[in-house]
Amino acid sequence: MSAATIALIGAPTDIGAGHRGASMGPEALRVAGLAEALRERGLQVIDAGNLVGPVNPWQPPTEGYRHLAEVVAWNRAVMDAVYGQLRQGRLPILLGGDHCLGVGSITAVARHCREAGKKLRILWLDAHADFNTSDVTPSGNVHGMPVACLCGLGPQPLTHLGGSAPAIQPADIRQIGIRSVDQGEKRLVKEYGLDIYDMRYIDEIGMKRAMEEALEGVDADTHVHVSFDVDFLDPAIAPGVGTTVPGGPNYREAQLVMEMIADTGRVGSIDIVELNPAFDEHNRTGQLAVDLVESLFGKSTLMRD
Ligand code: 6HN
Ligand code: MN
Ligand code: MN
Ligand code: MN
Repeated sequence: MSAATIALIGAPTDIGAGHRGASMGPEALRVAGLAEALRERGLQVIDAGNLVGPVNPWQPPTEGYRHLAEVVAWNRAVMDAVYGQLRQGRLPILLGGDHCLGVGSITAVARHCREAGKKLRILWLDAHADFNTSDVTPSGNVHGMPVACLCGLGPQPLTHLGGSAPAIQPADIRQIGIRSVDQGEKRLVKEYGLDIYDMRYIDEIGMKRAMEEALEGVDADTHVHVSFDVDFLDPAIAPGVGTTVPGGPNYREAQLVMEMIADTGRVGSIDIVELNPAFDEHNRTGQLAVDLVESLFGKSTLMRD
């Protein structure tokens, strides 16, 4: 059985972010050698190039959102591109771009799963829960809202991006590495019953057990989607993001997360988002992201190879 061809899709925008620069993420991942590293692992990789969308007008929020029309345009482009690759039997890797693009990417993945009769398991690796709404957001930045939008809570053009809402159920998602949740957002994640493996929980039970729990129930009929917000990682190893939060997974913990996900053999789609070269040091965070994605495709220590 041959593995699916991987399709890299660049989405060079920071339209939903609070700092400029995530628009340079796709190129930083290419420069760090993402395609070559995956080919080195024997995988087929095509680079589908970059999507095109509106420029960032850098405006303050209106009615609780910054740049909603532009965010919707980018997400439509992402949804169409990701869905197009899935339909051709490929494994899309979205190169963000900020995390608002998770709406388009995961809306496409959810549709693909419905059509293929597969169960969906989303692993949301992030320092943040990304479950804000226009009423409770401290910033108006839509990259703080994609999980809420996917669960049907948000502006109509985003909740209904795929036609009907909600795109996913809270039960489809596991959030790992969380350590920054805003006040009103806390109430919402409780109300919606999100399954959150926050850093406190990981500190107490360890990453191995946390991941075993997060992966419980993943079987041959499951499509695993990994939404990898690079700010998931501890800023000491990953300074190249706009929204660093101390106290994240260290290098080995992050590798273990990727290795355990790889062991399921069920990864069907990936987002790599929030990499911001303007905050990075000689692309070291880009290189680390590539290293971790290699592990997601089975690069492991000598002991297991
Ligand atoms: N991200 N919770 C903050 C906000 O503005 O809503 C930060 C969100 C960060 C989002 O990193 O994808
Ligand atoms: Mn995020
Ligand atoms: Mn984040
Ligand atoms: Mn699939």
